[in-house]
Amino acid sequence: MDIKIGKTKISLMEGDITEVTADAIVNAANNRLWMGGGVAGAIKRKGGKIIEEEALRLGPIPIGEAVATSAGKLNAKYVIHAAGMGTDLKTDEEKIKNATLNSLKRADELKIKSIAFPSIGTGVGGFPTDKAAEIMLSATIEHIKGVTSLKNVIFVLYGNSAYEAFEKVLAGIKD
Ligand code: AR6
Repeated sequence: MDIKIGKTKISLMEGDITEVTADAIVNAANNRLWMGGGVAGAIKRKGGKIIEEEALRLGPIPIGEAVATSAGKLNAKYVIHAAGMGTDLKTDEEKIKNATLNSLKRADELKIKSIAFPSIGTGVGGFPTDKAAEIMLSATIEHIKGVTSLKNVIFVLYGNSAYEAFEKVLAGIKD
């Protein structure tokens, strides 16, 4: 499913974010930027440990901030590490919103056209996916209503129930 806001498309897809071709892939990170399980583990396995080594040199960052590294062997130019939590691995609405907005800002600074997000905070962080969908989609819309280099913002959802949660929110926005 997708919707267009100005010149930017928001798309939803189900799958593994490390398989997606986009200028940047967002990592669901903690603020020290060590890469544990979930999305971070998959990025490290497929893209190579160099991504974590680069990230660790940039951390710690404030919770809710985001920083870019190279993407190793992935089909992307950059990995944007979005710190949705500290090392207590606890998240909330504000942290997810800021991590999303700051990832989009980094993408604009890099002047890239496409970015792929996972559902931040909903794995290790234990945050409800339907709430994360509302927060991330409304932050994205707020951002792309302004000036942006982005033509496509893709949400890559792991499993059908996560996809459906995002689809429900996006359909509500479309109406
Ligand atoms: N592609 C897309 N989505 C995925 C994938 C994948 N390959 N793997 C998992 N998900 P998580 P968080 C989904 O735990 O909650 C690590 O230790 C998953 O089902 O990756 O923000 C980091 O280093 C869930 O819905 O991120 C941090 O310390 C969503 O992605 C911490 O976990 C996010 O799950 C970040 O925790």
